[in-house]
Amino acid sequence: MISPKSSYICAQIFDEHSTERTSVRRNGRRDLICQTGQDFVLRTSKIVLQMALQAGIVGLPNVGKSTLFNAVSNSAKAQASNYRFCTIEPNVGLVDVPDARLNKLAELVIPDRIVPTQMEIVDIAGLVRGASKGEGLGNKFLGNIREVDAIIHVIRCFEDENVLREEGAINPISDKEIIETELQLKDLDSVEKKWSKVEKMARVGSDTKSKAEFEILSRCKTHLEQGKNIHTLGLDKEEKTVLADLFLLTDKPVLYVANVDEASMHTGNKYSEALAAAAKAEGAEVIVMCNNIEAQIAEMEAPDDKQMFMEEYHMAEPALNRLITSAYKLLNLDTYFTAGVQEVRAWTIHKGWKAPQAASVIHTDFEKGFIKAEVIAYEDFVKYGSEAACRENGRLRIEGKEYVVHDGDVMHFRFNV
Ligand SMILES: Nc1nc2c(ncn2[C@@H]2O[C@H](COP(=O)(O)OP(=O)(O)O)[C@@H](O)[C@H]2O)c(=O)[nH]1
Ligand SMILES: [Mg+2]
Repeated sequence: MISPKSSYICAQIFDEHSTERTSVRRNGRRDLICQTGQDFVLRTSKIVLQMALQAGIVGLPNVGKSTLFNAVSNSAKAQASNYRFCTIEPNVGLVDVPDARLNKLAELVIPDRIVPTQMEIVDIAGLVRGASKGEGLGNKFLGNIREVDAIIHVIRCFEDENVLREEGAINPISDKEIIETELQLKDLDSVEKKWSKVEKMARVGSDTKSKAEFEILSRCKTHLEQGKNIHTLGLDKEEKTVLADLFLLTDKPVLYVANVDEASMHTGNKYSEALAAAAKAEGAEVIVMCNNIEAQIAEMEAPDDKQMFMEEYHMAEPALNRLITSAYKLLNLDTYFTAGVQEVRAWTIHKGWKAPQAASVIHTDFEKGFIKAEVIAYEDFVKYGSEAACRENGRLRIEGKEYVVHDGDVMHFRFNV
């Protein structure tokens, strides 16, 4: 029997006799329990290692983080069948990742159901000036950021006297810097600790490994002291292995949400423009949106109401879709599809994964018993309109264990158990 794994958690324990799925995070620090729906066939206690796909929402107080998080969770509840959404913790939600290709495939195959891939969104509260020194429970929240794979930094670009603000006049640039400084200070702390340890080893004798590590850590230290983020240091993959155990906060990819007032949601305003200029300098994306409006759209249950509301605001779709799509891109992952009459589904893999590893996302047996994969490029599937037509036209490839899966591949695995 097949137990489809959802692609959001690193380790899952399936208990044969339980209707609950217990999930444990990568570092074992967090135990999660969520209900499974009928779609999960439970397996005997078994730990399956999987990737974490998590984006954390950060920002100063009262910038609209929770409003955004609520919009995300409500829209997830509304769009998905029940089992697809679970609030794992009050501040952690799972959302479907919109993908136009999935809908296109579904139009062609007309399956019983369409299953998008998902990611986790976390509302990380409590970051304030001084957080790195423990202000406002800072350490706890900085710890939460360590666990995420990408950061959604919400910045207040709306004026509203009724919404308390401790940092004076609205100023997206200084808000951005306050948060960044806290993250940099925390990283500096981590780097310095390792730096001092390695320094001693590098001093004595001819330990070339320590010397190389020390050199890299020194560069990081200087960079952070200059108020820069680690991800702009341009370290290569090998150099980064030295930092792997530090889970540096400023090494994570970031995208910004300019939370503007209703009137500016299509045009932006002077605040979002200032933010866009600053983000451009670091090659980061800015999503201009009004979180209040997004929350209102997400709360509406009837699709007609939603549609009317969006038309009133001249919106083709919720800005949330753009945000989720961008956040998913930030994780630097690929998506492949399975397209059968029962289900057309998107699956998440890391770039460069080979076919058996990609198959393991569906089920570990698929990897263990992997024989071959039938592969159709997404463009071909759409061009010819069906698997059969692709086969007739020689567009269905048989690939083996060494095949590196491409983004958009439509896959069918042959395996043996
Ligand atoms: N005017 C306006 N108020 C907003 C907007 N987004 C959030 N708020 C308000 O700002 C306050 C704080 O929002 P919240 O999401 O709790 O902020 P958090 O502290 O960052 O989580 C709430 O009263 C929200 O209604 C917005 O786009 N425009
Ligand atoms: Mg909040």
